[in-house]
Amino acid sequence: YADDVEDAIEYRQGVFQAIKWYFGPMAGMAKGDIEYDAAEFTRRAEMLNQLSYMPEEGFIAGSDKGDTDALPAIWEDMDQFSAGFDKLQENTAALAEASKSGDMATIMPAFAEVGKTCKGCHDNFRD
Ligand code: ASC
Repeated sequence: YADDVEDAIEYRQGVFQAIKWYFGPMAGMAKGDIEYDAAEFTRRAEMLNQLSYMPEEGFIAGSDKGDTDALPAIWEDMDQFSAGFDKLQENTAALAEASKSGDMATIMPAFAEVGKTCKGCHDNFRD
């Protein structure tokens, strides 16, 4: 387990970067800016679900001191912060499942839930 604060901060920022990388083209497909590709959408949804398990362990003790957008509320209410990742794990699993329908009308509600979960944590825990 990592105990170096700088490493932990770089690690979790890298994972969030990967989440953004995976999510971006899905948002593009949902908006119609990118042509919908069912297999590619599903692959991304499955990877997002895997990635959703990764950031939390980067929020180690003492890593609230870095020059980052992470708010002190994370360490003050780690249970609520952690519950956000549980939600993201559930939502991205549901999205991966819905994506197998190959039908945007089925996918959209699940996609919206994932976006809401991203935003919910950003509102509460990110500067
Ligand atoms: C994105 C992005 C987020 C989410 C969020 C969804 O593309 O960078 O943080 O979508 O805005 O509500």
